[in-house]
Amino acid sequence: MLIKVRKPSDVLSSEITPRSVYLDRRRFLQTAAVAGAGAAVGSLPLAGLAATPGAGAKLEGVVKSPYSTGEEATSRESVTSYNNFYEFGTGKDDPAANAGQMKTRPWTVVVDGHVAKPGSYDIDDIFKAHRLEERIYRLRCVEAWSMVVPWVGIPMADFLKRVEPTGSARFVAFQTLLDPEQMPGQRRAVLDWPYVEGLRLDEAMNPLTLLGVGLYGEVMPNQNGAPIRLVTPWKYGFKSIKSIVRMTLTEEMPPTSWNKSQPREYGFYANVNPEVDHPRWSQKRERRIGEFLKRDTLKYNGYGEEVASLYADMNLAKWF
Ligand SMILES: Nc1nc2c(c(=O)[nH]1)N[C@H]1C(S)=C(S)[C@@H](COP(=O)(O)O)O[C@H]1N2
Ligand SMILES: [Mo]
Repeated sequence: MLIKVRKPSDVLSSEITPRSVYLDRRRFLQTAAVAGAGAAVGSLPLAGLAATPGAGAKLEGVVKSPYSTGEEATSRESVTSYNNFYEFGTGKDDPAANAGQMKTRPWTVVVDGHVAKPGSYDIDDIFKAHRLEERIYRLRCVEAWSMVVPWVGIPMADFLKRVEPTGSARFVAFQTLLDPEQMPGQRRAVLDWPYVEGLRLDEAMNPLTLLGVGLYGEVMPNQNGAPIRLVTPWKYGFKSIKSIVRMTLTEEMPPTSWNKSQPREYGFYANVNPEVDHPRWSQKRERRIGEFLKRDTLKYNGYGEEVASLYADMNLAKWF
């Protein structure tokens, strides 16, 4: 689809009000921001201009969320250079060094399984159809470090309502891009590629669950999972699958990468829980990146008020 790019002077002030217009303008501003950021407009593919907001382009029309923590965000430098993204290597600095070449346009997310509206959803149509929120969340990695990340994202429930899960849908299975050409880490069998994850449908519908598309008010850098990744702040970081190309609504609990790899160490639920140790280390404390002293880890990473009811009758030592 070719989007006609309008000049700023074409945007009339009388155009305000309807949501469609507002969203359209946001998209236009995004495009303008990319051009302004020095994108090589002449060399872009014909239909690619509006469809290629690069990492670092400012996202317009982002609204603040009451779900944000008041804690100070971790530095942009740390959030974008200390990463886990094994498709680009197992070192923390590998993703920032190697992910830059991944092509994030065109990009489609296939939605299938038990949904009334299956299909291939274009990433820019997803951007256009949904409200973008800034959500400053704590992220607790299973390796006992944590960060505070100012995400920009789409509430997962909004996206699910649009594709309409049917009555038999009980889980959402997620899949990352499989492309060893672009993802050098996939040439080694560190994990069984592609990376897969899953949520129970009620977890996916929880208001905290976000489809992350940006950081620090800007388009998501590739190393953080561009163009779209999951964010579930009450679960260990590995649930937050990056660079999603498929979401399948299933009846059965789907397989997940780390559980397949080390079932004794990583369960399906992966809720942050200081009372249940990892078999090889304690989960009671964590090091906030940028801080010296360790701090106590909070159950559900401090989000118990929002999510504890999801697990009310479960034995959390068994369902870790
Ligand atoms: N596809 C994919 N998604 C992934 C990973 C990965 O290796 N591959 N690592 C996970 C882990 S272990 C963590 S802690 C978070 C890290 O997200 P961040 O780099 O944006 O902080 O991404 C998660 N999502
Ligand atoms: Mo992690």
